Amino acid sequence: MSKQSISLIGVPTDIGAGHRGASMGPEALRVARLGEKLTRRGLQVHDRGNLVGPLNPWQPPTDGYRHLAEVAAWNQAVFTAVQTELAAGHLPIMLGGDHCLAIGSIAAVAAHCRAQGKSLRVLWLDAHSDFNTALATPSGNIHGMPVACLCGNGPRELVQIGGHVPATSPDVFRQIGIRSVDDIEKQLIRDAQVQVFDMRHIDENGMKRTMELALSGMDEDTHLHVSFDVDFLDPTIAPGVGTTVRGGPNYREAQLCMEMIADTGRLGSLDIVELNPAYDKRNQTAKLAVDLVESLFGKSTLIH
Ligand code: B3U
Ligand code: MN
Ligand code: MN
Repeated sequence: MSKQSISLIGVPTDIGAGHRGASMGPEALRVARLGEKLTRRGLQVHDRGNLVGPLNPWQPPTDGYRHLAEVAAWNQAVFTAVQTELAAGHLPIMLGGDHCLAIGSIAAVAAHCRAQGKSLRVLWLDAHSDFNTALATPSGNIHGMPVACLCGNGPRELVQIGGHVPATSPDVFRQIGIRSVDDIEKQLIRDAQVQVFDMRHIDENGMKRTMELALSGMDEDTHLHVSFDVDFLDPTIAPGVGTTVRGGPNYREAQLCMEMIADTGRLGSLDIVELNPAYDKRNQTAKLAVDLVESLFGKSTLIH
């Protein structure tokens, strides 16, 4: 079999976030040797460099959204880049950047799945549900809204990225590690029946059982997309994010999560988002993210 081909797409912006600094994420991941580590795993790695887009004007929200036009421009660029890589048979890794960029990447993955007759499963590893709307958001920050936008609940500029409205539906998502959801957002999640495996679920059932459930029902025609918000991890091991929420998965739990995803053999695309070097210590969070991504690509699989 030929080597699996991976494409790194840097998206250096914090346009959807409430803190500045996620724009430095792609470079921090490169400094932590993401490309070299994947190459060493036997993968063929192409670093496509960084996308370009508008600067962050750092304005307050208007009509419930901060920087809507700029968020749309960045996501359009992400959509095109991810679509190009998927069409060429490469596995895209989107190096964020904040989590608003998942609108573009997952819209592209969903379009690819439609074209190929594949079903889509999205694992949303995050402390947050990111299911806010203009009415529900406490901040106006669009990184709290990508899942809602992808399900058709959001502004026209974002909902129609990729051309198919809605881009996808709530039933494709499995959210893992959730521990910070706003009040109205909770009701929206319940109404949409998004499957959420929150920290209480992990505490009560363990990561193993949680991942068995989150990964169940896939088959050989399933494209698995992982949207890895680094604030998924407990802040004691991953301080380099804008919005830390205590009580996240520890190192072993996070490793097991990645290993069980690797074991499926279905990983087709990945986002690494919300890494914020301005809050990090000696790039430790970037190094941890790289370590976990190596496991996602099978590093710790010894006997199979
Ligand atoms: N739910 C809050 C906070 C938040 C969401 N995602 C992040 N923070 N990283 C909001 O502003 O929507
Ligand atoms: Mn997020
Ligand atoms: Mn988050």
